[in-house]
Amino acid sequence: MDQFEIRYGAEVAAARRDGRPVVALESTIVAHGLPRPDNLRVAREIEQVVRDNGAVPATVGMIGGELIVGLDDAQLTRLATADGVAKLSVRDLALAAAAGVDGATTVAGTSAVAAAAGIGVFATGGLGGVHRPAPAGTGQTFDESADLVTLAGTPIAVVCAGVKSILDVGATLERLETLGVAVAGYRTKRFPGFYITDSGFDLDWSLNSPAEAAAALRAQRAQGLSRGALVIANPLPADEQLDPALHDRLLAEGLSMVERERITGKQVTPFLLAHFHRASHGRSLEVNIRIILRNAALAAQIAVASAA
Ligand code: PSU
Ligand code: MN
Repeated sequence: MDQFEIRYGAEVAAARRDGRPVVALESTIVAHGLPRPDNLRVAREIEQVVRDNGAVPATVGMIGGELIVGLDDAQLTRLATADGVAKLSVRDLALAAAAGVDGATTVAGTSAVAAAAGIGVFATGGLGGVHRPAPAGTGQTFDESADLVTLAGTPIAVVCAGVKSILDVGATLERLETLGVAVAGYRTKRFPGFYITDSGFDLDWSLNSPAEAAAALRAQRAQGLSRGALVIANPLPADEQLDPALHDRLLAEGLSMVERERITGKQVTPFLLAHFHRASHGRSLEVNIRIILRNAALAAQIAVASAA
């Protein structure tokens, strides 16, 4: 039973009726993560890649306070182009619904809604995580994305390219372990670094095909022992990654700008992403788009394998 009122888009409603595989997609990357006007084009491309791989895309978002699973093109356009679209983590969903606003759901918000809708697979770019420590002497930031704690209690497979290197990757992996979130590399035992293929951190497990991923998901459900997510970390091929030297320079610049301009809270992630895209003259954007499209394709293949 749905925990709250959800409206389904026509394509998703039909897929649910017919028992066809569905892949959830988030809208924060569209509204806040990717620059305009590319964001709308990419949002449509992500959905098309899911269809091309045999599943039905369900982009999640809020329109006028209503939670939608499977935004239609007009709704997607609204979230991609309107000003003042709220960024909705789980804790924001009720407040935003009561206020009747438009909002884009994060990994946390999307996975909570998708799981409530009975969707088993979700594709995104990179998870939120633990942010880097505050400058010496300024105390702790306590900035850890609600993505982590939400994934601990949300049974869904999340295909991502790891966490953005703007975060503290090692600390994020430690938190995922503590929280009991299953993490496997896709055809690798190295945790990917989003823009870069390899974050430098090892993983205990790898899954080597959509069928293996589907089997892991089935085992997790059958056991009922781990009620959290299964993170499937899908790295970019090395020849498609952002040049690591350029990456390190952009990151150092971006982090010092965050400090100088006193950017905090939920603005930090969009601010750093925008800096990367601007300062790399679109190179990081190209890579970011590749990441999302590849994850959407893999998620669709896993959803198809799960339905078989
Ligand atoms: N990864 C990206 N682009 C993004 C995000 C992640 O490549 O825009 C978004 C996701 O929606 C993620 C959110 O859930 O950033 C994390 O934000 P925060 O750190 O404020 O929790
Ligand atoms: Mn945060």
